[in-house]
Amino acid sequence: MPGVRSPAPTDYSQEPSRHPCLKINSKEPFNAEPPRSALISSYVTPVEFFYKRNHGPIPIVDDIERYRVSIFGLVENPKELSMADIRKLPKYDVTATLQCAGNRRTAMSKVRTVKGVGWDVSAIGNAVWGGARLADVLELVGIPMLAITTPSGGKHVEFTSVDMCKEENGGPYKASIPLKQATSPEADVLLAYEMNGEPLNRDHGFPLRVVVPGIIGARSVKWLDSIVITAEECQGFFMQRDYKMFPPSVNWENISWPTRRPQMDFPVQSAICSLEDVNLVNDGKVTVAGYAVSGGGRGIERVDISVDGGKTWVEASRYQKPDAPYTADDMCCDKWAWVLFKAEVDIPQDAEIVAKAVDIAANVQPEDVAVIWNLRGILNTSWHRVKVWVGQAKL
Ligand SMILES: Nc1nc2c(c(=O)[nH]1)N[C@H]1C(S)=C(S)[C@@H](COP(=O)(O)O)O[C@H]1N2
Ligand SMILES: [Mo]
Repeated sequence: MPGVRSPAPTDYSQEPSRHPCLKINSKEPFNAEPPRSALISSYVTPVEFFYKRNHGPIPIVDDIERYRVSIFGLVENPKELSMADIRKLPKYDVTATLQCAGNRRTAMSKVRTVKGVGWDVSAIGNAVWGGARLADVLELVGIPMLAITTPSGGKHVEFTSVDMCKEENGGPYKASIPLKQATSPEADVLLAYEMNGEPLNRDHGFPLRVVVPGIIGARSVKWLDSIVITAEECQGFFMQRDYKMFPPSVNWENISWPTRRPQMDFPVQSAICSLEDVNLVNDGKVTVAGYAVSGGGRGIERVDISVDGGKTWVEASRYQKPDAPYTADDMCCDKWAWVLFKAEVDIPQDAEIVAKAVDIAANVQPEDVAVIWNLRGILNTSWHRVKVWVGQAKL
């Protein structure tokens, strides 16, 4: 019972326009990230600066009246929902950070070659997503809140798009999450039609996308076409042969995809965005600012900054609005969102500045990227390091 499919372009002649400041990592499909400095200029990332991560041409869904999301599979009461049906449900605004599992891949590829689109530290953004809660949508087809299984044995919720991806042999992008997460009101999984208070744009999934807070961006399917209740997790390429975390010993000769689970939760991450990899500054006072975020709704406990490569540390302060002092109110930070951090430091002539974040479960970023190297180059959450020289020395 597929929905009314809108034709997805088969080539890149009908792409939307994008902000010229984006750094393009791959043109077709379009993959781009903002400059580091743009990320920390606001707590909520403006849509035009939000990274764009695609696996095919951007679909054009122009007949909203005929657009339907079909919900079927191991469910007693399958349905096709229009946008009007979805808008009738209570609207939630959830501030959530979306991060690609490939964020910071370029740095990992310097240890040893990895396969995948290269990204600096900006394949991440924080948005206010507005839409219906997936748990409410599933109630419409007779699946109650906090269900672990449906009477006919459904345990997973699979999202299918309309885009055409070469990895799926020209078929659509797909992913699934466990039914338990989909039906948990606390998990805040959304079918979002708004981003930062505006209708979603084409790049980010118009007219409707899934947003699964706290897990890798790959599961937040854009341009949603159908929701299928299944017994097994999604068998699509991006769940079974991609976005899995392998140990450093696995290479393209000995890889066995079924031995690992699809990556879901994001580990603790941070990056300095006020500085590039290599910097020349006039005096020894430097602002070290950036973002920190963890997965699974685990908040950030603190961010440590070092100017001597990790021998000594100071704690950064955090802020929600640049230039506004951090207040007690900011402590009640959004559960699924990043925190921005800042420290003013005095540096020696020649400094390696490092940031590492600690989440509320006391998980901490690994020191060395080599120990988490993996052939797909995902989840580079190692200490973020940048080099700074004062004056003209050594450049
Ligand atoms: N339909 C569809 N959904 C998708 C993708 C895609 O290529 N097609 N890419 C995924 C990946 S890997 C990421 S990181 C996020 C990126 O979302 P954004 O482009 O809105 O930042 O969307 C996810 N959802
Ligand atoms: Mo991604």
